[in-house]
Amino acid sequence: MAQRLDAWVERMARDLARRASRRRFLGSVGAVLFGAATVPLLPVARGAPPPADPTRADPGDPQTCEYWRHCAVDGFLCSCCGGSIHSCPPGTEPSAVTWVGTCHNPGDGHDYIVSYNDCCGKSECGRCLCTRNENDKPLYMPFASNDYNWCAGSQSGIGYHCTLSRIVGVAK
Ligand code: ABN
Repeated sequence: MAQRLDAWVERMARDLARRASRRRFLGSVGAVLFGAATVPLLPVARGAPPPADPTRADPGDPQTCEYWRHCAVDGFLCSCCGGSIHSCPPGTEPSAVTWVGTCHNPGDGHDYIVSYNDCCGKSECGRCLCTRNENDKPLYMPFASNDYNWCAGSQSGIGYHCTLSRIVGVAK
């Protein structure tokens, strides 16, 4: 039985060797390897898909104090001063040191960590003063108080202009 099996395998191998040249065999191996190498290069959609209704995921108007990301702000809203919630108005730069709060987004039900960078380099903006101060502590607890001019340590001097409300993470 084993001899017959051996003979059959030998015949099949010889038959295959007659039909398939080495060049053709190497060609097919190369094609398989090349195909496998290019699969990871195919375009893929990375990251979360955009929300179906962005106004529900991020409800409210950043130019009003009631907007959810401003929950712990103490200052003039940069959105009313020629900037936005995450970028300083022209001619000013964000402070390196900030006050950080946790705000609830009613649109998606999550809590977010929000950084309140002051924009420095110009005099006070004077528009949309907002002092919600959620979780703010008195000045004698400096690491928990938002009532500071964070521009004090910045390159552009202590000229405070307005405050950003930047999301820096999701609170777990
Ligand atoms: N962080 C806003 C601010 C600036 C100057 C003085 C008090 C508070």
